[in-house]
Amino acid sequence: EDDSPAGSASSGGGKKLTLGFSQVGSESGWRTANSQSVKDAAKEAGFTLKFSDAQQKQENQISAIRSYIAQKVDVIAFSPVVVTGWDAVLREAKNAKIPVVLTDRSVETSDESLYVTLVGSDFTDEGRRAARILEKVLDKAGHKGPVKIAQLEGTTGAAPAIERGKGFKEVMEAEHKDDWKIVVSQTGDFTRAGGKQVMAAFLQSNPDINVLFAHNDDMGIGAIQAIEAAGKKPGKDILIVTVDGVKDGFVAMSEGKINAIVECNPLLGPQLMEVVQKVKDGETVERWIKTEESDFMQDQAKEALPNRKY
Ligand code: GYE
Repeated sequence: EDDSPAGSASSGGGKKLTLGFSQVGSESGWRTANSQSVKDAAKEAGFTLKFSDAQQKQENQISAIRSYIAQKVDVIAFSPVVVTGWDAVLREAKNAKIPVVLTDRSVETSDESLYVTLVGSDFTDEGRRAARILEKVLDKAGHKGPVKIAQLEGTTGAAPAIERGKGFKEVMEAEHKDDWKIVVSQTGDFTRAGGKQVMAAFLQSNPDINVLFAHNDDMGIGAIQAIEAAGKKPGKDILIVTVDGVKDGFVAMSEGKINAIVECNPLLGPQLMEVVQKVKDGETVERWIKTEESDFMQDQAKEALPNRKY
């Protein structure tokens, strides 16, 4: 796909910069907003964008990256669906002298020279923030007694799933060892359908769950449907904390069904294009360009909703 305006040129010469971008998929509202942001920002920057959607499959991302190498794009950017298994294809890019910029999600590699930088959020901190905001939610609800948590994890092996889980557990183990317990935890693959299905199973096996921590809004929204179908009140019988802050999440929160949201900003396009241009020009960039985010409680939902940009 090439949707940059004809005749516009990138800085420093007549030739337009070509960016190959391999997207994870279209699993969530976050992802939809992220893809749009990347397309808009590439157009704005006057880049030629080659964009592909991997439908949450690593092998599709690997073949997209290989095709960008074959097409000799100037820079490759991608959001890796899982953290492991990238070294071989990244080495091919390196041998072809095409710089790689990671966006949104990170990879695990022993060779740090295989990518230039990561533009994205601190997911471990998002997990910690989720635990912190749950403290407030429990307080506000006047909750007494054991906290029995169900966790809906993101895609297995994906950086946000691993790290959000880790950050949450860190706070839990340090400060709530006696009163909080994760009684069930399973992946819902960051989708609504996954969240609904897995939550329904959780409610069957563990009807005493009183808190849900969902790694994204979409799974939380799917879970709300399962909770209601089981005759319980989301936001009351089961207190819910999610991550992302997409519009539908804010709608559910303004209806009282989600208690708090930890924001994860998908509008990474402008920052990404800036970095891509610098990398192309041979400038040095920071190893991790972090996104700034906030947290929201239910009483802020109605007021914040009209200003949400995604
Ligand atoms: O939270 C989720 C999406 O990688 C930060 O992926 C992203 C996550 C986001 O599917 O909704």
